[in-house]
Amino acid sequence: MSARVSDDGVIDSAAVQAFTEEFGDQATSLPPVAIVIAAFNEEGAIGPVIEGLPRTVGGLTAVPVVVSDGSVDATGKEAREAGALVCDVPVNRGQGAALRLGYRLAREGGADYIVTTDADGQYNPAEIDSLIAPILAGQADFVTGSRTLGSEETKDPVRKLGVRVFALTISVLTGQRISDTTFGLRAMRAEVTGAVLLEQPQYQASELLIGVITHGFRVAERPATIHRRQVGKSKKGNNAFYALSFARVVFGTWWRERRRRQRPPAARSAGDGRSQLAGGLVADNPQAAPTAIKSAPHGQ
Ligand SMILES: Nc1nc2c(ncn2[C@@H]2O[C@H](COP(=O)(O)OP(=O)(O)OP(=O)(O)O)[C@@H](O)[C@H]2O)c(=O)[nH]1
Ligand SMILES: [Mg+2]
Repeated sequence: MSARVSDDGVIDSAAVQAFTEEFGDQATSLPPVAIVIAAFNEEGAIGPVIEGLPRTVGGLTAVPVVVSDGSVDATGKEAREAGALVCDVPVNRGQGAALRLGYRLAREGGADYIVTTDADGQYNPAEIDSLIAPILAGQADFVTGSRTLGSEETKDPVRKLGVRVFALTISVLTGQRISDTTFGLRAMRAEVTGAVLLEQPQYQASELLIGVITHGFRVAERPATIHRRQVGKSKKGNNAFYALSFARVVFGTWWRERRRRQRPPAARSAGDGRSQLAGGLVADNPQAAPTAIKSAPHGQ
């Protein structure tokens, strides 16, 4: 995490420009679904993950968009060879910063829906259809997979307890019943990612989830599977570090969102980087405002 926050806009803009120059129309006319993957030193894992992704999701054409930041192995090359659009960021900033950039590429490239998965092969791509179904049916804006409702391979009791404790914590804090707050396989309307403030460079899952809930989006869960990592190792540190970092983001985001909602509406819409999105949504994310890349919405 060597980049300072103030550098983020410059780094993102340069990465968007390089991505657009490399992929041209492919980047500026994305199909309706972008499958966004943050990848850091995932050589050996990313290729099979990309190859295993469905070409259509819920009947809509899908394309993988990989954001690799500061990888020193063949992650980018392997992902390109497997057919992904790859955005290379020269400096490592973390999964949260990479996903935020991936969401921006998806929105500005004209995707209507975003699916996320990880580069480490822990998720089952066959389950993407069931996650996007409630969104295409107009019943939800954001759907996360849940290992608690589905299944998990790990025998690690600390991990299992952590998943349940954080689920309970976020359920109590937000009033929205959630059984798994860190599941990386998710589906959402692309606009959702522009409406929520995303500041966390690495432990991003709860910031997105709490933001989505507190902005009043309709959230649903579907049973899903998480496997053990077969290649490479976790980028998140040991259990204690992961839990502490995650807890900091949970309470920090909850407090930030609580204060945001207590501000009078006029103060909320003036001078704090928010902007109006299509469909009347208000964006907390300053990057959501102008669409630098493109383009016409897809019918659906
Ligand atoms: N671009 C980018 N991706 C990252 C970074 N850190 C992690 N990732 C990716 O984020 C995904 C999840 O990272 P993991 O290290 O598997 O973390 P996790 O799945 O939350 O936790 P584990 O259960 O320990 O595997 C993988 O695709 C990683 O390659 C990073 O600094 N930059
Ligand atoms: Mg993982």
